[in-house]
Amino acid sequence: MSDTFYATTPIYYVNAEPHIGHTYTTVILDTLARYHRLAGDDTFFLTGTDEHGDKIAEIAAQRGASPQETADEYSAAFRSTWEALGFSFDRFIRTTDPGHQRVVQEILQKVYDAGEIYFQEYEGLYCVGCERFLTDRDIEGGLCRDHERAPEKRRESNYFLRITSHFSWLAGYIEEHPDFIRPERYRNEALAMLREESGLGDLCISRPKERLEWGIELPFDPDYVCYVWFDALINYLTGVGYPDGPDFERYWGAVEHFVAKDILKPHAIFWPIMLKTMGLPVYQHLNVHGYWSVDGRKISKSLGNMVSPIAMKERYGFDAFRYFLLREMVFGLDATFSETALIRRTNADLANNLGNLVSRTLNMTALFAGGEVPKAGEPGDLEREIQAAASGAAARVDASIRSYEFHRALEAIFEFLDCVNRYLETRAPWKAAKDPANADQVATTLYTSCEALRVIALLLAAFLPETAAEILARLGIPDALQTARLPDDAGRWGVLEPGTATSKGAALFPRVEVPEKAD
Ligand code: ME8
Repeated sequence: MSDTFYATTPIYYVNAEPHIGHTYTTVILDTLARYHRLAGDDTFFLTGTDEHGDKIAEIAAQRGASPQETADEYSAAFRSTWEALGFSFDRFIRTTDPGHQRVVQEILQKVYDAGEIYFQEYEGLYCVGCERFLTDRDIEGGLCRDHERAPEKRRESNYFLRITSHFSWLAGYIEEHPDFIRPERYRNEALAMLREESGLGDLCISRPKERLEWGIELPFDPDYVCYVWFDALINYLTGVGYPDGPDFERYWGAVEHFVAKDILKPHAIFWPIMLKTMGLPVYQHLNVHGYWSVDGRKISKSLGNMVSPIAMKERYGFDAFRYFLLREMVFGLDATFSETALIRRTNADLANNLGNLVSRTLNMTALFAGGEVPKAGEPGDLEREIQAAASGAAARVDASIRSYEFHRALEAIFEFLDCVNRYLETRAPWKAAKDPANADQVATTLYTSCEALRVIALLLAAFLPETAAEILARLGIPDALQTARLPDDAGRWGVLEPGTATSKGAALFPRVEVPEKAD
């Protein structure tokens, strides 16, 4: 049965080049989208850029450019990077798209008419990094906890969205739907924010134009623009054609949001309440992942440790970087990146294990079977074990990916790979082939390892798309992914046709020297 899968990344601010953090969220979405497409699900993958607000106006002023020019430049940098990395997004939305801006104004008017927005004078401490007034809990030692900069005292008249009156409804909803926000630690954090003592008040959704012009004008007061978060969250609706596009009907009921823990509050608290005030169903799940640090330090422009995904692609190939990100981070927990650790993992898992299995299988097929997939004889116990391991791996990958345990899915694939390597060591076709009496057994061994490579390539396809395509091309079935259905076709044995012409090729992952100064 085909399901629907609609998944979103955060839309990224256009004030920096894409780095490892943005790349991680987009990699997991790309992996999930590819997997769901292979599973036959009706899939929509949305990403894009968040272009209004103080932060962008500030960086534009520093660069001596207009906010629009700055947004155009950085948005294009995100888009072209994502394209160069081969991400399979269905739409790249920009909050400066005229269609998005019009819908934000329509929503503002509707919510205003419904009496959910009021006008009030307000004084408080404002953080430009957060783009909002801070509460006592956000401040430590006089500085914003997240941005480590001093907030500014501001007095302003502004428009507020009534959110506090919805807190008890939202807390009840989160209690009744235990995986609405997951993993659990973030659900608990969201519930804590909703408790009275957290001091979270109504949401200021406007900025006076005299202070900030770069935003969407409020339809009911031309002296104000809309707060950037109110505008940005709505991308998840406009990205699929809200209010009347056919894709909205088709996808909204299946929406899954993916964010890191830094933007829990807007997604866990503001967004469900905004949806409720608009009369729309809330999202299916908010899936929250941890934070990457680099060499044990927080990523920051000033430290210059942003880790460019393009540089990683040029140095190691993008699949190696993808593999590291998916293998090293347990979804929900923090992880640390270092180039040395990436090199070690690439050498151990990709060059030695995977690369070796591919090259020895295809070299022996060339040597002992004239380069064609041979016809297998009767399977023995060892072959039956490999067949069972293949269907076991397919089931484990399916279950792990559906619970966002990407590291476990990869573990399952590499355990299967180990089984195949051990099988080859036992059968040792390079020795057996010396005696013509073993011809049948050698053919069976080579068929089994070619078929195992097909299974591995299908299971890897969502994780390492280029590598999987290359393995399938060398196996002589370059179009296999166009018709494959996962997990069934990976778990099914005997799909590869005897006689298929295979080809050898260069090493999939050349070994990389570990730099000398590494630990
Ligand atoms: O917050 N580790 O945009 P943003 C893991 N425009 N993920 C990281 C990361 C890190 N060190 N750094 C960034 C915004 N990310 C808003 C979002 S959505 C309606 C508006 C990823 O450019 C992660 O997905 O600051 C995080 O949530 C997002 O980038 C923040 O991107």
